[in-house]
Amino acid sequence: MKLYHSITSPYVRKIDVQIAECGITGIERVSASGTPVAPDDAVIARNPLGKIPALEREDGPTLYDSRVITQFLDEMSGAGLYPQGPRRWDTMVVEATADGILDAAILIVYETRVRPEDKRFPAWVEGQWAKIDRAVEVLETRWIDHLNGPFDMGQIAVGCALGYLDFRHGSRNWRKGRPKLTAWEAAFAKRPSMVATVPTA
Ligand SMILES: N[C@@H](CCC(=O)N[C@@H](CS)C(=O)NCC(=O)O)C(=O)O
Repeated sequence: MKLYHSITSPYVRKIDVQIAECGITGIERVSASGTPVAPDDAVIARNPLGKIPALEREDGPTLYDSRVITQFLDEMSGAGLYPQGPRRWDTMVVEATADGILDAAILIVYETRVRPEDKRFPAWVEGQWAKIDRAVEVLETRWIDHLNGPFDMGQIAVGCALGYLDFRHGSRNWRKGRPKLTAWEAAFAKRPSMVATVPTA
């Protein structure tokens, strides 16, 4: 299988961490990039949305959207990062919260990197940050016990989302007023899978 990949993509990082944590083999990484205004042709040929990660398989259509890929790899490896029973839905909501943080964080990056300066809209950027701020607050107040519970895909997604906030939006300081999430992230970031996948500019 071929994983269309970039070291700076936090969605790809979720897959990289899962691969490392679950000892998954047989995945070749293919370097890819692209933005909405400068898409990567090799990615578009496999994912019409032009987004990575995309996982090309020998025996079926290419998988895309990171959550489709993580569920596929979980089933393939039998790792159980999506638990059975009621905790499954908690795991998936935590993961969706983390991915929503990433969606907003990346739109802010595109607004400053991709959009021409005279077309930028600061209130829209602040609206995206407000989504992130509310979601991080809910991780602190509602989901901290889940995060401190058995290892699952929700935790990987949150670790990657908070890592991306540090990488691209460090000056916003998501840690302020969130001592529990700060402590959780400090411990989670020490996992070898996280250390091995820290994004670099
Ligand atoms: N919902 C998608 C989001 C993936 C995504 O936005 N990836 C970014 C890289 S971090 C991308 O490929 N962007 C290119 C574009 O938006 O055209 C997922 O979870 O895989």
